[in-house]
Amino acid sequence: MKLSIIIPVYNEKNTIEEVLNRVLAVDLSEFNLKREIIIIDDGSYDGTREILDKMAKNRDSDYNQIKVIYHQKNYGKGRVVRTGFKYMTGDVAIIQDADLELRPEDQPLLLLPIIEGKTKVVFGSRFRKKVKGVNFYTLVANKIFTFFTNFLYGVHITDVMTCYKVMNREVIKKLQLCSDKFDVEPELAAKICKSGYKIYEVPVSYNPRKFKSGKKIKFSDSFPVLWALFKYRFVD
Ligand SMILES: Nc1nc2c(ncn2[C@@H]2O[C@H](COP(=O)(O)OP(=O)(O)OP(=O)(O)O)[C@@H](O)[C@H]2O)c(=O)[nH]1
Ligand SMILES: [Mg+2]
Repeated sequence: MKLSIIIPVYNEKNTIEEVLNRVLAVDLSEFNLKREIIIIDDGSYDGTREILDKMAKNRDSDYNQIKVIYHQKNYGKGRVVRTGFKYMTGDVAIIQDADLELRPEDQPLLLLPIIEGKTKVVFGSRFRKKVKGVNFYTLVANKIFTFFTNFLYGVHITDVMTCYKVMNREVIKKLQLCSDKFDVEPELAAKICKSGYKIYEVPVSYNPRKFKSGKKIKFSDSFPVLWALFKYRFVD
């Protein structure tokens, strides 16, 4: 079996190298999994591209697992996820944000229920563990989005906006995603539920970053998220 790790990157020059090294250091031998890492740069202009160019020239065997794809301009996270799904060749995909809010070391925990055949979809929940330092408005927004997900789709999850979404290729093929921005998170959850797959949640560690250290999600990103939750309840 092969794992595809999809890393969306937009202006993450401070963390991109560390994310990659920590992802490469994750030991998957107990699962007997091959791995490919697909980094998708979404039109960065802060020096991230130069770092990625340098990494792409590295001939270490570890680095052979890495594919870097460059978007010609900034489209948003949803388009990045769709590019990743298009180019992946693995049987299971995991989305790993490049900002280190979520720890690559949690990947084996997320994969376990899929490897054991318990489920085809796992979400890593940031709110099943005690978490410190979350911005109040971020927390409230997350609670509201998750409430509407549960209400509209009849599920009981705790973190719809998590980047840690892990799923089999079979699931991905059914989804037909069309979001470009952060509305990809509710779109994924909505379409997974509507396709009849059960979301299995695993608690993960969360190290929330502040706006001054690069956090980019904005209040205005909330409206498309809510709209997506309602829209996909009624249309495909
Ligand atoms: N904000 C933003 N991130 C992008 C974009 N394209 C790719 N990304 C990447 O998508 C990931 C998520 O972006 P973040 O700004 O950290 O947003 P988030 O983690 O979902 O939300 P918060 O942690 O609540 O701010 C990061 O790895 C970004 O580098 C984009 O156009 N805008
Ligand atoms: Mg983040």
